Amino acid sequence: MSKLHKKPQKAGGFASVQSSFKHVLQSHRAKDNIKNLLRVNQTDGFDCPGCAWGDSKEGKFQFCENGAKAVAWEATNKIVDSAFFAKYSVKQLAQKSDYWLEYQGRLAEPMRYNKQTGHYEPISWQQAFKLIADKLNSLETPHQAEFYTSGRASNEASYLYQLFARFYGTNNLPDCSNMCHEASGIALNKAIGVGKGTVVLNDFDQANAIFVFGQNPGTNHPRMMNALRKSAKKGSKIVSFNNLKEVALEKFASPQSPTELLTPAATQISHQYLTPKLGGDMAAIRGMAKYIIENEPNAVNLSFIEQHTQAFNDYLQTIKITNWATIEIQSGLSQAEITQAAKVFANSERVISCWAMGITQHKHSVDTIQEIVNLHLLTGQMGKAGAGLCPVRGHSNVQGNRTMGINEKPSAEFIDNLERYFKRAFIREAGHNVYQALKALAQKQSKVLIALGGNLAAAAPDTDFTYKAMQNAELNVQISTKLNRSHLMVSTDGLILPCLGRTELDVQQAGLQKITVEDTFSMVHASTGMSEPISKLCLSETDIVAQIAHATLGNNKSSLDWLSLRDDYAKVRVLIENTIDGFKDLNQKIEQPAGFHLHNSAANLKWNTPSKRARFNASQLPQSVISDCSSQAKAISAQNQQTVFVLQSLRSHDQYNTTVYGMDDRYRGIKGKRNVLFINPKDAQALNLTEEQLVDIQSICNDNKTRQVKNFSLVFYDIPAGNLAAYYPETNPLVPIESVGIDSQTPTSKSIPVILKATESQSIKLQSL
Ligand SMILES: Nc1nc2c(c(=O)[nH]1)N[C@H]1C(S)=C(S)[C@@H](COP(=O)(O)OP(=O)(O)OC[C@H]3O[C@@H](n4cnc5c(=O)[nH]c(N)nc54)[C@H](O)[C@@H]3O)O[C@H]1N2
Ligand SMILES: Nc1nc2c(c(=O)[nH]1)N[C@H]1C(S)=C(S)[C@@H](COP(=O)(O)OP(=O)(O)OC[C@H]3O[C@@H](n4cnc5c(=O)[nH]c(N)nc54)[C@H](O)[C@@H]3O)O[C@H]1N2
Ligand SMILES: [Mo]
Repeated sequence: MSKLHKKPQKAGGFASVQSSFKHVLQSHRAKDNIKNLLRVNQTDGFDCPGCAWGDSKEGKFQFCENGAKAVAWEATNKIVDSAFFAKYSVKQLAQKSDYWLEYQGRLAEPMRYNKQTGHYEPISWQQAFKLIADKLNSLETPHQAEFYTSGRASNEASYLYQLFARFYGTNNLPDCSNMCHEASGIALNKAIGVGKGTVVLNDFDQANAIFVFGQNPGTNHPRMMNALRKSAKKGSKIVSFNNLKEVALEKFASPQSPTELLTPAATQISHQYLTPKLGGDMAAIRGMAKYIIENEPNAVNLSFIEQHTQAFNDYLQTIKITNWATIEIQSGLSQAEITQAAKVFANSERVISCWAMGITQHKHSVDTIQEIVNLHLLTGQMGKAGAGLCPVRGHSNVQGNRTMGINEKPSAEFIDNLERYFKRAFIREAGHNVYQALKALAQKQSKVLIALGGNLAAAAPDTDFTYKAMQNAELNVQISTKLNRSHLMVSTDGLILPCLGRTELDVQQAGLQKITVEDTFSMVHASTGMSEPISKLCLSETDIVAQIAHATLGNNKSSLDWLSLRDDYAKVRVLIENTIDGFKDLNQKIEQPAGFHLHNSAANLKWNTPSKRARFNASQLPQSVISDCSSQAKAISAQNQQTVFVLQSLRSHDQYNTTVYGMDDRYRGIKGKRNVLFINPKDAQALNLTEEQLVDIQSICNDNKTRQVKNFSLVFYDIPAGNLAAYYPETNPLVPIESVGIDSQTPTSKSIPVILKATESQSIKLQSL
């Protein structure tokens, strides 16, 4: 058998310190950044703009390689100003890579696209606000505008943003969650009546077993590795379910431990490591439940089931009729492997289950997450210390955004609260999520796109479709820190509105402002920037939103005094206190350095479901784990014309979503390139393909569109046969717009049916810096 590509023996350790210092020192503002790094996640510092993992209460400095990269990326001295845009037209910029665009530095002044010249040109803030207001006020209905949000916006900015959209008259609030943990919110709401995880960081100290499904914390939540390492060291069992052998889940060296930092020593993390096929987790978890029900009666917590749940008999029936053969085929795991994991689950007193994108970006993600919940309800692993459910969120404040009302489907209670306080009616009918917003733009039903952060053009699926949809907008407004692909999606009119980042001082009329954020454990705390703003022409997100609202709605009786809210964010927090459950006394509570925990009903065994009970889900396993839109895939493989693979698109170690920091993926042994395709060597040999050979990848969908990406270099890797992996966003062109999760409408970024062919001319140079 061909040799597998070499990857490191352990994650973390000195290499991670070295790597982050490389980024810090190259950031053109090294001194500020070192100062910044010492303040990150401190009780009086700023919240790390990296991931949503929570902080320990001690507020001790915790080194995090990728947190350091996120901080260094924001604090650079390079700027993108009017001279830059005079030099490059939008057409010229469109030829540049995503990496190049963001590397040019921080956006430093407001700019407007000039259709005649094809360049962005300077515009005053007041003119920019007037332009947006005039356009919004000229639309036939407010539903012709889309208000996108990415998960870094603070609670204050996102609260004002949703309030503005609703005062204006629409629930069109698509957000990055729609492409991320949407399925978690839906599944958890259905099953336990609250769309959030039920554990807090301390629970990790008490758990006897931690299951990690479809998540790569070594790269994407490095501070979670400290919790896993601590747990493994005291003898708890960590069981990983991952399509790939991610090195950090095998062995991790803590940069906090002098021995592990400086010697080859490392902690073994996973007690058991299972590598299911893409989309196979639901079958695997069903198998675990089947084993427990049939062989470990003592682990079935009948009193919990009786007291707290409904639909148990339906669930038992489904378990009974699901046979092991189907479970093994769909999961790609053997009955013995699944049994071993089930025994750990059944025999551990306290169990936590974590999951992320490997679970949420599939066709049947909602059912898969409910299957995880089923297992916890079956065994009563909920509502006690050290046990429960932990969807590990992505962006640092993505959970807070949702709590603040960035939701295209607001609950009736949420709108009731707004109506009671503001003494006016708000629209209740659902607005657009990302999928619907893109379709509305494509059909020219929506005419204005406003984005509070993010990079929708690169993050959304079906790149061709998404580009055209965004270019259809008559006005594209991007509130951003750095230049990206979304700014180039302009055909008629567009604005780039440069904002302050999390690390910067935000001074308003009432003085230095703090903002608040919520982490994945529902902890809310304050964050204050510390660096001088990159440019005097950058405004805070809250300020920009307030001024758009003021320009559009005025401050007459039927509106609000938006500008006074911006002058003092404590006033925004007063609105939050009065309209969002759980935020009473917010202004006082954030004076406590570590912040406060939002109440979680399910963690207290109170179920906000219609029946007031937690609900077992008795769905059958899916017929196929890939999207319906690919019935053609079956036809192709049936005719044996070509092997149909299932591809997952994932993150490298040197990127933050669409932001590419560098071309290495150290933990997978990749250096200097991103256009790589991880393949099982046996699959490659069957197609007569060799390591490093270039291939073109074509996805399959029955809408007769060709979706293709070219020149991907093969990497022989430990990956289940029939599965492939490649980086996001390079492979986004392959995800058909219609290929979305059932109920969640999340793009199926982790199960894309594709076929491969050798690239014709092998002389094409690999993508490089
Ligand atoms: N440094 C850094 N930090 C980040 C981000 C970043 O880009 N860079 N992004 C942030 C955001 S928005 C998010 S949502 C999170 C993302 O965090 P992750 O969910 O860890 O991100 P992905 O890279 O998409 O990794 C998915 C993991 O699931 C596995 N997987 C894929 N499909 C399956 C499957 O069907 N079954 C199983 N069992 N495993 C599967 C993959 O092999 C991979 O290890 O990270 C956040 N933090
Ligand atoms: N194929 C595939 N597609 C995916 C995924 C996948 O795994 N595979 N993952 C999906 C997931 S989980 C997510 S969350 C989305 C991410 O989608 P987005 O949230 O839209 O994308 P990001 O890359 O996080 O956004 C980066 C941009 O945000 C801006 N920015 C950074 N910090 C700030 C700030 O503080 N304020 C403001 N206003 N702007 C800021 C910068 O200009 C930067 O260019 O992508 C999704 N798309
Ligand atoms: Mo995400």
